[in-house]
Amino acid sequence: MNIIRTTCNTHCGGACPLQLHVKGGRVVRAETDDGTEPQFRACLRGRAYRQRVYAPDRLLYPLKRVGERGEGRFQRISWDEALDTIAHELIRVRDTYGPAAIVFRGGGGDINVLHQRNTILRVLLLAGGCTVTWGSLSFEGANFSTLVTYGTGAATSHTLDDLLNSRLIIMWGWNPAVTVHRCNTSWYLAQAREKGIPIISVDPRYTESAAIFAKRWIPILPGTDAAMLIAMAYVIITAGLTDQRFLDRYTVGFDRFRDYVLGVDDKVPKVPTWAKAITGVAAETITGLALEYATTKPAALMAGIAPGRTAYGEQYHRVATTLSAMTGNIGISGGSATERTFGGDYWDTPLTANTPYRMPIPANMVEKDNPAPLRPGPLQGPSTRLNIGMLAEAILKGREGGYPTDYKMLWMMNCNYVNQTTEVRKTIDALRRLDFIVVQEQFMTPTAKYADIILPVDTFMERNDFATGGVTPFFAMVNQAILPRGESCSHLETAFRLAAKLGIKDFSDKNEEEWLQQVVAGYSKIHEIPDYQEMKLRGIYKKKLSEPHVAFREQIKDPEEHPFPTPSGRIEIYSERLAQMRNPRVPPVPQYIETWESINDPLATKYPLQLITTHCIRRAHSQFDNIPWLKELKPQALLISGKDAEERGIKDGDTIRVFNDRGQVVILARVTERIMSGVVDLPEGAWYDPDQNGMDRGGCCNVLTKNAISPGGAMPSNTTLVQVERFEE
Ligand SMILES: Nc1nc2c(c(=O)[nH]1)N[C@H]1C(S)=C(S)[C@@H](COP(=O)(O)OP(=O)(O)OC[C@H]3O[C@@H](n4cnc5c(=O)[nH]c(N)nc54)[C@H](O)[C@@H]3O)O[C@H]1N2
Ligand SMILES: Nc1nc2c(c(=O)[nH]1)N[C@H]1C(S)=C(S)[C@@H](COP(=O)(O)OP(=O)(O)OC[C@H]3O[C@@H](n4cnc5c(=O)[nH]c(N)nc54)[C@H](O)[C@@H]3O)O[C@H]1N2
Ligand SMILES: [Mo]
Repeated sequence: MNIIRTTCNTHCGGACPLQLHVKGGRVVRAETDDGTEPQFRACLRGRAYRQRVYAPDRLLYPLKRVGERGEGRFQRISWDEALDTIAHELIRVRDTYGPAAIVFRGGGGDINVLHQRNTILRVLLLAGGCTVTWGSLSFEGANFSTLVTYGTGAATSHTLDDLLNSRLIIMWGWNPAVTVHRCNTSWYLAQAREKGIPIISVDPRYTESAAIFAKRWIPILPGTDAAMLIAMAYVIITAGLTDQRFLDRYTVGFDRFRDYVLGVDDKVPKVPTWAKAITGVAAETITGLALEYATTKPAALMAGIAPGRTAYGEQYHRVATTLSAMTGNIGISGGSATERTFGGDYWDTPLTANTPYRMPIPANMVEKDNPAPLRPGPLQGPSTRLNIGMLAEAILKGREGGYPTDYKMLWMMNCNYVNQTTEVRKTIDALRRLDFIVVQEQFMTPTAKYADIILPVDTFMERNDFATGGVTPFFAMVNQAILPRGESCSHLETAFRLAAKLGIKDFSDKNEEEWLQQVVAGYSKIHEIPDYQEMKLRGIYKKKLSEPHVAFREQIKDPEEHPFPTPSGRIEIYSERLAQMRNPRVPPVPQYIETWESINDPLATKYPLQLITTHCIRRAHSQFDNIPWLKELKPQALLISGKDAEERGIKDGDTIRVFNDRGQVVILARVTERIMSGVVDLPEGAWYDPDQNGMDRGGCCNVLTKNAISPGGAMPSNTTLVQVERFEE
């Protein structure tokens, strides 16, 4: 028996240590961290991962489509034939339509350094280029906001141990007991609670995190968060509680925001009763929270990213940051910069494409005459890049719709695009139009069914890699435990094989091990970490920080020497860059803008319930949905309040139909008092499984969501109206 120390980091951001017991070439048991404190304990998904590796439905061989596209009929072929076909199509599309007609979509997969999208992307770029995406399905609202307000998207989080230095923690649309958000977030919240630090949850649902950690739950209607935060600003301003010294020294444009809040121009003072009518939160509750927040310092407003996945999600993030500035909570221990609770890395991240640590990304011929800014779109102008949530739109509209070309070929890896992007039916329409689709997969997902060629991918237990703890300071190795099953293959090896087929000589002069040696050496230049051999042996290196990392500490301590990288050098509550856009949907100071499909939309008479689509404990997105142990734990169901259920004659466990004009889902009802009435939750990630009438039986929420983006580029998957009724077969 051999014990292999490795790391599970499957698209939740956890990077939790696993010890795999290997016997006769098989993983027979999985344990987690039992080493030095703090221990980083893996969750149910990591512990059940063996079932994923040995799943009977694992894809073990290359497949080619034999039936109609999407029908799901495939035939086993050799790697040689698969790559010949792909190379032939790549060259045909490139030479006939130009390389821009090839679209590449790489997703999360395992959030490790080596076996990810840069591998294949590099080959495609060396082969002549392709159209790539911009934005994130997760936190583009927050990204937009940090770029405008702070001038950077990097290093905007504190390390999580700093929660213990807060005197008040507000979990705003944040449920880390389920979503992990970097290993051990819950452990720090548990300690905060034990220490007596008050924790408050603002969320349409009484979440696991609220139940375990919070002293109070404030339910709020989805998509209305900016209104509540603005009313809190009203209370703070009129009570004379703003930290004027902070605002004068570090920010620009607070006066304009104050004018908006007080209603100087629009004659609408944003008083708590104004917000009550929008948010459903009692005026006294808003006032109470505002006063508590403004008089308890330091306070951490942990502004989650889910409220940012709404029609104008970036406004919520911009107001949250403004509140943190108004109370002087930015750049201090125990405070919060309010951005991206998912947390990137706490240090100034070296993980941008062209560092010596990662697979380098060559210039993209498609962008030769139109070099793409980091975040195109409203902030930085047009580009050939496609918003990550809007591929279907681009494919369907093409040149006639103003896009630079007609798209012909799509390469998808580490993603389940059909399932995980808004409006499944539209995505499927788009995929049907394409000439050729490649999918790299471990399973026959709803997306893989639309492939022409499927390349089988191995799992992290079958390869080596490197991971970081992000805002939890540790570094970890993924150590291979077993040989890849069947003919499944790592992303790096697949890229090698494809490069060889295409005759590309300079894809890589390093093998997997040499790459990882370089990665470890690269990290050791910015952090003291053990050398490669010792990292392999230990599996994890837990870094002891002398004090918690605080985002923007230098900018606040010494603003002359460390200006913010904004045009003004300050935190931009008012943004001249936005003002110049003259777009009322992207105002220069943050505002509340009512979402489409709000409860006031005429559509609400037909579809009166607001749908949210939360992340589920037994899945990482759509990953693990097919794992029996996990499926049994929590059958997919719609969360609906007792009141809404009763009005519709629905009882707990009934089969129901959830529908709107975009589609319908037949699924179980879970009747609960843990969700506010008027709101229902169909957790994201369940696999789309249409019956012969086109009704989804799998519980895929994106059958119902609208394919659109916020003006800042965010996917508005929490802005959706639906109706629910009992369903009889
Ligand atoms: N178990 C598990 N963990 C995961 C993932 C997973 O799929 N499964 N995915 C990972 C990834 S990639 C990401 S991006 C993160 C996602 O993490 P989040 O986006 O934070 O997760 P969600 O569950 O969508 O939402 C968090 C909370 O916000 C609430 N909420 C939804 N809409 C609104 C709103 O409009 N206003 C307010 N105030 N609250 C709202 C929900 O009820 C929920 O309790 O999680 C990561 N971790
Ligand atoms: N309605 C709604 N939709 C959402 C969200 C929401 O809150 N609501 N959340 C959005 C968010 S935050 C995100 S990040 C996206 C996620 O969207 P995706 O990234 O599309 O989702 P995953 O389900 O993680 O799909 C990854 C797929 O890659 C495959 N895969 C291939 N190679 C590998 C590999 O090497 N390792 C691993 N682990 N998998 C591999 C997996 O089997 C899996 O099918 O979904 C978004 N979609
Ligand atoms: Mo995400």
